[in-house]
Amino acid sequence: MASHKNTACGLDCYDACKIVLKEGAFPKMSGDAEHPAGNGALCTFLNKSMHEAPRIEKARVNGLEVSLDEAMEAVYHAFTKKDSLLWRGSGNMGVMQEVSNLFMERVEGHLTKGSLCDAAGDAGIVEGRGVNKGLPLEQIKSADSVIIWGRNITVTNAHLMPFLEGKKIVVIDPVKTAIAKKADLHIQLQPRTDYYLALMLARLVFMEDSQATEWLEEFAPEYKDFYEFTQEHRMEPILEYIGTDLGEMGRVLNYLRDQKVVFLVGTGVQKYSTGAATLHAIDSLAALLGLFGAEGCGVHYLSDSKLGFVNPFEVPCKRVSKVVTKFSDFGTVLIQGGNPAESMPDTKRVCEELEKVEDLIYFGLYENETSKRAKIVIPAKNFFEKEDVRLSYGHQYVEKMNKVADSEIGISEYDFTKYLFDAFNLAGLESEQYYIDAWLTQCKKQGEQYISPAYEEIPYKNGFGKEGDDAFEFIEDYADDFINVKDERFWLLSPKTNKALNTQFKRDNKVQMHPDAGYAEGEKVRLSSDNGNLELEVVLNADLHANCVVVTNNTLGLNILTPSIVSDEGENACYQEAKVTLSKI
Ligand SMILES: Nc1nc2c(c(=O)[nH]1)N[C@H]1C(S)=C(S)[C@@H](COP(=O)(O)OP(=O)(O)OC[C@H]3O[C@@H](n4cnc5c(=O)[nH]c(N)nc54)[C@H](O)[C@@H]3O)O[C@H]1N2
Ligand SMILES: Nc1nc2c(c(=O)[nH]1)N[C@H]1C(S)=C(S)[C@@H](COP(=O)(O)OP(=O)(O)OC[C@H]3O[C@@H](n4cnc5c(=O)[nH]c(N)nc54)[C@H](O)[C@@H]3O)O[C@H]1N2
Ligand code: SF4
Ligand SMILES: [Mo]
Repeated sequence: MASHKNTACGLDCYDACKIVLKEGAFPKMSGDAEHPAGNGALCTFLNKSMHEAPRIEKARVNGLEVSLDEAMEAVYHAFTKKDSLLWRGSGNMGVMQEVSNLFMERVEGHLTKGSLCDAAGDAGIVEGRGVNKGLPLEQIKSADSVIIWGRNITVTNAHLMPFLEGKKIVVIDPVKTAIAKKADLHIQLQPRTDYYLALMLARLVFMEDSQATEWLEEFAPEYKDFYEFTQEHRMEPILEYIGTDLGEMGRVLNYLRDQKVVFLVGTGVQKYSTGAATLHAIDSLAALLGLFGAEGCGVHYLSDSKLGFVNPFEVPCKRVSKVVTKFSDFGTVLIQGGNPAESMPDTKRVCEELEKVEDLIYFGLYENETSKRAKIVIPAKNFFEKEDVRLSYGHQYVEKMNKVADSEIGISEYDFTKYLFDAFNLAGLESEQYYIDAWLTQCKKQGEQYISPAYEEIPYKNGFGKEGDDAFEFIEDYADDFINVKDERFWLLSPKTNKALNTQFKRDNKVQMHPDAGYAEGEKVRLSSDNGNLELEVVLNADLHANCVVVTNNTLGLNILTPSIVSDEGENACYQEAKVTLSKI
C-alpha cells in the first residue's frame, strides 16, 4: 500500500511543485504552502487534467491487446535483433526516466543529443559564463526591477508571481501577455529581434557611461572589445527593425540603471537558429551592468538542473540528433515519455521516418500520434505511482517523489529496465533505492529541505567558468544577416497554453491573429509555410504584434509548419524560424 503523505509534480514545468495529500489520501491534494517555491496551490493539470485524461491501460503488439509480460517479451526480441535508438521526451521530469540509459549502453544502442526546448539559450549562456547556474529565488525576491524577457510567466511559471510583488516590471514580448498588461513598461518588439535589442541597450549603456566599470575590470576585462562590437551595429535602422525608438529605449534604461535588476528570460527568445547568440547578448548586457555575483541581481533562464551531480545514468553511448532524428537508420526505436510525431518539428518528415522503423516501441501514458504508429505499446506508470527524485530548472529545491497511489496499470521505468537486464542476462543493475539515494545523498540540505549541490546563494560571486575563476566572455560576433526588408508573411509563434502541458491534455485547432490581418472571428484559414499547410480557426487578438500569428503548441498539426533545422549552437529545435502566409478556404 502506498503510505506516503507527499510527493512532487513531475510535469515539465519551471515550478516543480511539492504536493501534499489532503486528508492523507490520494487523490485529494494541494500544494505545500510551507515550501519555499510554492504557495499552497497546484494548477489545473494536477487538480483535474491528470486525473481525467484517459490512460493507455493495456499493452499492445501489432494492434492487439496483450498482457504486459507478452509485450515486454516483444520488446526484448526487438532489442535482440538490431541497431537501436532510445528517443526520450520530457513527459516526466523525474531523474529515474534516465535509468533506461543503462540498458542502452549494454546493448550498444544509441541515445540522442540536442533538445526541443532550451538548448540554444543554454549554449549562449555557457559561451559567456562557462556554466549555466540557476539564480536562486531569493535573489529574484530582493530585486528592485524585473525584466521579463520572452517568458509567459502567468501561464508557464505561475508560482513565481508572489516573488514579483512590489517590483517594477518591464516585459519584452511581441504579445501583450497578461503580465505585460500589468507591467510598468511593455516593449512589443518584432519577433526574433531580441539580439538587436540587447545590443542596442548595451550601446546606450556605454554612451551614457552607466556600465559597472569597477566590476568589469575585475570580472569581465574585455568589455572594451564589447564596446567596439556594439559600435559595429547601426542604431537607426536597427531600432526601426526592432520596432522601437530612442525614447522607448531611454525608458527601459530607467529600469536598468543604478538598481538591483533581474532578467527572467524564457524559451520564447531562442526558438530560432540564432537563439544562442540572443542569450549571449542578453547575458552580455547583464554583465555590462554588473548584474552577476551581486545580491538581488542576475539572469534567470532554464538552468542546468543536473549541475553539481554525478549522474549515475550518464553513459558513453553514441548519440544522434534529437531534432532532426533519422529514425529510419534504426531497426528498433524506443520512444519513452514523449510524443515526437507531434512535438518534433517537421511532422511530415518525422512521420515518414517513424513509419520506416521495423520495431517502433512507444512507452508512455496516453494515446497520441506516436502511440498510433507503434508496433509495441507499453503503458507507463504515472509519477503518482512510482518512486523518483525531482530536480528543477526553475529553482534550487529538490524533492523526493513518493509513490502515493497504487495502480494495476503499467510499468515503471526502473522495472522496464530491470526486465530487460534480466531477459538479456545482464548483471550490474543496482536496486531502485540505490539510485534514488545516489541522487538524494548528493544534495545539500537546508534543514529538512534538499537543495541542488550546485546551489550558491549568489552565483558567479567569485567569477565564471567551471572552477569559478574565469572572466566573463562577451559576445563578439553574430552570424545572422540583418536585412531590413518588408515581408508580407507572418512570424509563426508557438508559445505554451494553460490548457495543456505540451501535447498532453487539451488539444486545440485555433490561430490567433491581429484584427488588421483581414479575417473574421471563427473563420477557417489556411496557414502555409515552406514546410506545409494547416487549416485552423481564427481567433482575433489585438494584443499581438501585427506581423505575427500565435498557434499554441498544443495545436493538432502545428509542427507540419515548422522546419527540420537545428540552431547555430546547442543543437536545438527552431520552431519559430518559420513564417506563414494566410489564405481563405
Ligand atoms: N501551462 C503550461 N506550462 C508550461 C508548459 C506548457 O505546455 N503549459 N510547458 C513547459 C515547458 S516544456 C517549457 S520549455 C516552459 C516554457 O515556458 P516559457 O519560457 O514561458 O515559453 P513560451 O510559452 O514558449 O513563450 C514565452 C513567451 O515568449 C514570447 N515570444 C515568442 N517569440 C518571441 C520573441 O521573438 N522575442 C520575445 N522577446 N518573446 C517572444 C511569447 O509570446 C510568450 O509570451 O514552460 C513550461 N510550462
Ligand atoms: N511548435 C512547437 N513545438 C514544440 C514546442 C514549441 O514551443 N513549439 N515546445 C517544445 C518543448 S519546449 C518541449 S519540452 C517538447 C515536449 O515534447 P515531448 O517531450 O514529446 O512531450 P509531450 O508532447 O508532452 O509528450 C509527453 C508524453 O510523455 C508521456 N509520459 C508522461 N509521463 C510519463 C512517465 O512517467 N513515463 C513515461 N514513460 N511516459 C510518460 C505521455 O504519454 C505524453 O504523451 O515539445 C516541443 N514542441
Ligand atoms: S504543472 Fe507546474 S504549476 Fe502545475 S502542479 Fe506541476 S509543477 Fe506546479
Ligand atoms: Mo520545454
